[in-house]
Amino acid sequence: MERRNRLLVATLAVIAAALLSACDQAPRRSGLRFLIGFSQANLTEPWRIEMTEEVKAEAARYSDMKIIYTDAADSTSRQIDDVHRLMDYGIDLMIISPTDSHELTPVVREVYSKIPVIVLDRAVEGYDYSLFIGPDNERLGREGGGVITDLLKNRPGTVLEIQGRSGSPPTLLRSQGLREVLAKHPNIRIVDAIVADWLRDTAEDKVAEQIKVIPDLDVIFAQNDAMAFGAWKAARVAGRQGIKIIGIDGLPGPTGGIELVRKGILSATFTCPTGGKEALIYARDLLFHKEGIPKKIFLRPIKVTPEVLDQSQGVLPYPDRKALPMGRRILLGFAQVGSESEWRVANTKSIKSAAAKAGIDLLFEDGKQRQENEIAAIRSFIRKKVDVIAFSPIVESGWDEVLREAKGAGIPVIMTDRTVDLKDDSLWLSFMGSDFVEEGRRAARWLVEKIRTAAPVDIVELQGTIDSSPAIERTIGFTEILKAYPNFQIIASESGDFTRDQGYEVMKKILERESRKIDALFAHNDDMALGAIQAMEEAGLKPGKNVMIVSIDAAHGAFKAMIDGKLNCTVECNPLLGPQLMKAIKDYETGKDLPLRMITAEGVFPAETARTYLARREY
Ligand code: GYE
Repeated sequence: MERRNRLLVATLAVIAAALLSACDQAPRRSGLRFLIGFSQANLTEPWRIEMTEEVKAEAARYSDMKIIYTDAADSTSRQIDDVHRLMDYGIDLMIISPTDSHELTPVVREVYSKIPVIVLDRAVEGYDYSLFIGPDNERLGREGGGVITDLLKNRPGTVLEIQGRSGSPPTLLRSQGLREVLAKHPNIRIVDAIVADWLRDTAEDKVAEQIKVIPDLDVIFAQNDAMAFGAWKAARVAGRQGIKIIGIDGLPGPTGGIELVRKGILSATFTCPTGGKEALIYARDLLFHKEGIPKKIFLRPIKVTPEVLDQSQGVLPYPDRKALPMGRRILLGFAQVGSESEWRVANTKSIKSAAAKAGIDLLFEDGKQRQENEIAAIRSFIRKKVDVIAFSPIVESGWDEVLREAKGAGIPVIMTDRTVDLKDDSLWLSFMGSDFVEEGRRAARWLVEKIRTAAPVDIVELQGTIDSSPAIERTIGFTEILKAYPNFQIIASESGDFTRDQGYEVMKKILERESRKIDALFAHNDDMALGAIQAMEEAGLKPGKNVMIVSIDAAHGAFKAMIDGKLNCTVECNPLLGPQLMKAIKDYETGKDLPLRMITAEGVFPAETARTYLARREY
């Protein structure tokens, strides 16, 4: 072939190749404002197909953005490739539903260092992402346990559990929740747990084998509806129609869990919102740098039983939705715990300034650290017909009656900062605050890292208000980590009620009483730690030097004490919940369903960082 022609062909080939790669590139941004990448784990599970459809439906509402979808077909290595390819397209934000939480953690961290990342369903390890959205898996397990105890009406019974993917967070947490409830019913036994990887056929095969060796099986609890349906088929073939079967997902459609309950195949299931729609909504909030975006969001499951379907004529019962007055200013009633700490003062300020900024009228009541005052405040809000009630419950128990009155008055209730222990969770709409268990874990992790020793370490714990969720959960997190370090022992644990004065008084008594050398103090908040430091100094100790001190809140006073060398570390608990609360109320006003729980982003501040951060601290 003549040289010129060859040249022409080669030039055309190069142009074609460039064009092809340009085509391979995601349609570039002509007229587009945002390019979003959505990396899905697989498109075989009905629930994941639903998730992707939700993202598509929500995305279709906006013309200024485009989504690029990838399907990893359940391969972790392929998903890692997908993520890199999406980054090559120059996306502005990534949504990812990981195949494997552990394996995907490093690549998600890498992406997060460049652009916002929303993680859906299976959380990656740590907190290197913008927002996690997922079902509350532990709660799904607990609710499953609740249905089993209802079905068995306190009669003795046997349960076969069918688990999803072994070791995956949803599987572990659903099992944990189930066992937490059944542990309170010793006459109900889990006879076995089988793994079926979320797949119907695998469940059918394994149950067919298993029920041969379990003659008296009462209930099968499957961690998703597909496996529950598989179990039902196996039971039917084996002529074991009497076994009650419970699933999770509650998808609509002819083969979805709702239909399986309607047909009497399942005794119950739970909706398990995929988060696809929320991911898109929050993706836009992140891209527009909106305020008040939480770190973690857990979506509300709804129980589906034949009774629920009968009562609700097929429309699932979302907690009573009250239409808020469009256009008229919203009236919010807020009942606060008190003003016991720097944290609380900052929290009150945040609520008040955010309400003013959002144009929301606020009735604010200070409970002065007494539950009856908060209850009286809520009753006054009901009388004044406020549109929304929000409160920070000083303790976990004793709220059923007043919250039932609020429900009776049709007023939605949002909990901020602390939680309540209620059987009927339809009495509250949403919770926003911190992960107190994780705060306790962080305090312990810092302490064992700081005092790297095999020698005995004697710790004093100053607890917060008794029966309050932060006190209960911080102790759970702290002791959970210490389990792996038996030489770290809590030798005294008493409540200082979250106040500086009480921190001082209680520490003083412990020092007078305690003959053993105290190596460390874990205080549930900075204020108690500062009181304890004063008591230690009066007793001739060197707080921060011969006694290691870790506390929680990361308030101003703690930073000062760290700079003075008297406190060694403070774990952040973010009091600035005002913007989040007002955003939630506005979202609710516009008809959006609110997540069940919204968890704030927080850090850890060892003393050596105090000088750097002090100037930037907002509280
Ligand atoms: O740690 C403490 C306050 O409920 C998280 O209450 C809050 C706690 C906070 O008294 O300082």
